[in-house]
Amino acid sequence: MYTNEMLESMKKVEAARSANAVLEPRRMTAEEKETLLATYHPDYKQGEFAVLQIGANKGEKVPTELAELLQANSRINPAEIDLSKVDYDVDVLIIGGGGAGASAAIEADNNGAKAMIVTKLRIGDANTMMAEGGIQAADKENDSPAIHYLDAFGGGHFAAKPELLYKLVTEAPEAIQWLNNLGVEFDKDENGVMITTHGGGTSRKRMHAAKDYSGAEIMRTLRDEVLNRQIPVVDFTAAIELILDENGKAAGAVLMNMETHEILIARAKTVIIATGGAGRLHYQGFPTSNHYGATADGLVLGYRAGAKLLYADTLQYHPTGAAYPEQIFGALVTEKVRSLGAKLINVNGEAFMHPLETRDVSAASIIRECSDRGNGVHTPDGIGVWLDTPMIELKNGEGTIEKRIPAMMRMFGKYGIDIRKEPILVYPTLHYQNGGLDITADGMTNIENLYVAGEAVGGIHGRNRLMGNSLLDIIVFGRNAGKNASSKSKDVTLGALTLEHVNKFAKEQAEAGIKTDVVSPKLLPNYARRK
Ligand code: MEZ
Repeated sequence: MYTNEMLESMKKVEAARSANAVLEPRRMTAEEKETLLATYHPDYKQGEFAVLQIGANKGEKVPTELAELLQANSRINPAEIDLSKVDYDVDVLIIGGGGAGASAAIEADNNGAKAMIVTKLRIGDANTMMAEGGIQAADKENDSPAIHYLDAFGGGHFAAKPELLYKLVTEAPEAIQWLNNLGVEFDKDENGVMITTHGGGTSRKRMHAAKDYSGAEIMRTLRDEVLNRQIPVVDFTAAIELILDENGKAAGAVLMNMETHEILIARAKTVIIATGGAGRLHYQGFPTSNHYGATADGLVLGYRAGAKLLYADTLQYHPTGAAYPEQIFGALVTEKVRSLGAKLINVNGEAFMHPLETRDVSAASIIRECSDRGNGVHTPDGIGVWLDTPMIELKNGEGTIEKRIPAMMRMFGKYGIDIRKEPILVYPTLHYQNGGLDITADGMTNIENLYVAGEAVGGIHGRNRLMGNSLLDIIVFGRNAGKNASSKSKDVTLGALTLEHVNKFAKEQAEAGIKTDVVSPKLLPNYARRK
């Protein structure tokens, strides 16, 4: 299966490893990082971005693929929608069935509100489920939320909204306890103390994990809690347009059954967008680690209704997507593999970077190694660098891989690759949307009664996110949105429902001379072969 070039290179990796000749490269200086990012990181490729011509962020650049969807046609003709026929009437409508949506629903339910989740797939079909390596919280003696803040603020290029990041780090320890009490099986030592590791850019070991199934374990627990409480979940039903009331406040959504295309109306006193990320838009042709439904729907719904975006021009390319074999191209190889001691090695068997630089720097460094430096390993379908997994057991002892990263062992094992004995090939994969809808610390957008939580939010992490701060933000900001939206719903008296904002947006589109056949939200990727 391996080509001769791959086998030759693998021998060099093994030789350097057994001779203990793999040097640990120093961390890059700030100036080196800046130059590296500007030259190799996909966010800096100006030709891949378009300037928005309409909407709340008119004049700002976003990825071309996103601009197309943000400025596309609605899936509905408002004149054909009967808003007097209400199918669901709730206090809090939650759009999205991932970790943020489920956390919001639980807290809204705790607050006595009538909450409902609507999701275009099933509850748990979400990026939460795909997260592997862990969730950060500064809850050890040598750590503090202040140190967590500094790590994340620096890692995000000092661009995070301070009040959002403050909330994230100060509420992190309690979020872990909340999950633990709900039943998440975190890894613990023989004394019952949670085991924590480093991630890229962390100055303390604060990554809590459930092996390398952390997101799946968290999602399993949250889903059970939602279902046990009998919170209504309307699945295979997409929100395709927000509904406002006559005073311009969020008041529900137009829903579409994904199978029958039947249109349904949900009226709500408050609405929470928790629709997740955008990996399935495959920005710049990158593969993705995201789940099948990650198509930026929430950004489109919010934008068409007048909500503002923040940092929608910044994406996260996880440094280690699987580059080989083809069947798992782009799948996540958790950062925990590097936390446990595996190094990134080029075609010549040399460690070319410190393994725990922040993600944007690591991804750019791998791209440089595989492009201008000519040090990538060619596979039958692409290129990558080695992640030397056998180092993990040399460093931590036999059995570590099976115990700490069994999902990785199984994923590669299916294709005959034993990661305890052979290194694996990796290349950056589209992983996370750093930007999204702009919120205040209470979770609300510039549209009254419209809240956002999870990956659809922009500004929590700035222009780059550290590992494990996303599982954390879906919990902290999911719960926050659920609490605040449910409290707010108690004081809301809805005015007449309207879709006038959809007409207004279409008018803006026409006035700007935008002619397009594209309809949005996209809902599902289109992988059909074209003739
Ligand atoms: O936060 C993440 O994106 C994460 C935990 C990913 C990983 O490498 O496991």
